[in-house]
Amino acid sequence: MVLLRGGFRQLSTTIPISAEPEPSFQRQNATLVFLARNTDLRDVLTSMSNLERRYNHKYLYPWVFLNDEEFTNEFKGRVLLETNAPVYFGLIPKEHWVQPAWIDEDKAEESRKRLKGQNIIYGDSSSYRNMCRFNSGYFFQHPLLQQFKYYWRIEPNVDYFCDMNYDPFQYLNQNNRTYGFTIALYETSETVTTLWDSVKEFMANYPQYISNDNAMELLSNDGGQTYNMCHFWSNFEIADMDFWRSEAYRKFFNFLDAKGGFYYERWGDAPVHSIAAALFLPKHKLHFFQDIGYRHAVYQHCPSSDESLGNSCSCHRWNSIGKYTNRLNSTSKSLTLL
Ligand SMILES: Nc1nc2c(ncn2[C@@H]2O[C@H](COP(=O)(O)OP(=O)(O)O)[C@@H](O)[C@H]2O)c(=O)[nH]1
Ligand SMILES: [Mg+2]
Repeated sequence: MVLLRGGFRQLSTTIPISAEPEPSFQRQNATLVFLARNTDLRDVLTSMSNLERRYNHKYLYPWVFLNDEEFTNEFKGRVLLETNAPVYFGLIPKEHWVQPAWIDEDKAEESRKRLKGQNIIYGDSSSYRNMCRFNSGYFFQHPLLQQFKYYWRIEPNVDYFCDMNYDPFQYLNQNNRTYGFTIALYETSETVTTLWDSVKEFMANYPQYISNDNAMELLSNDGGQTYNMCHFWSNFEIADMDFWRSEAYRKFFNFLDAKGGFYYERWGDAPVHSIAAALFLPKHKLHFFQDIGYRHAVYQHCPSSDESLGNSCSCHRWNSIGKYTNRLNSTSKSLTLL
């Protein structure tokens, strides 16, 4: 693990001219977290330069890059050119990444073949499953992240459409929010066939962790009998890692992990995070960042002029995923649920 500061800064042509944060800015204990492979470099730079231009050149929050292999010098050098903020590069411990020895590999292989046969995206990928399990249960345990409370998750090749005129970390802190999202979608049901059964078992065993004011209506249309596949799209998250470090969430993750569903199906970190946030938190701790325009792959959220809350955005509403997210209204104190 290495901390590098912008030694290449003078060579950069991409870093925006720095601007001062707003006078009310109070720096938070926060970081920008980026899990990536060396081969993702080009798309990593796209996302980074975007977020630096729209937001971080003013606030200079540190970046943490994580990888299950050592980052190459090329990767590190190119990344450093994109920011004036501190940058940390970390290696993920093997035991936080690889398929555990107690997983029945024959059964896991059968799942990969089955999902591949059903044409499910990443259906036959072991590394994708490792990634989902890591993001569900381990990223916040990484030594480099121990010093931080809040994180913003970044992925390769994403767009941020709005110039941010405030700090979302400060927003979470000052408004006592825990989990922020900008797109909600429906999960591919074949990847989570038995996830909800496990969640129901957990709820029955540990009722003390379920918030009285939970957001079950977000997850289920029949009072918790079945999962409606709704989840926050976790490639964008601005949230408090102390929630993932809490007893409730750790018990939940360990319970799910022991079922083997990350490998015997293809449980994603998005439904796992979403279910936990919706059940263990009171709903006023969830926050829809309606004012942050964002694109990942073919889905995007482009704020309407009302939603943008003064942020200046450049995107088109016509191909927005707003039909889902607009139903989540965070302008009131609590969420208006699906
Ligand atoms: N280091 C590492 N990162 C990975 C691996 N697989 C996926 N990722 C990262 O995990 C995140 C999600 O992967 P991605 O391919 O974007 O999946 P998608 O967004 O679900 O299509 C991205 O930040 C990837 O760079 C892997 O095998 N190793
Ligand atoms: Mg992605």
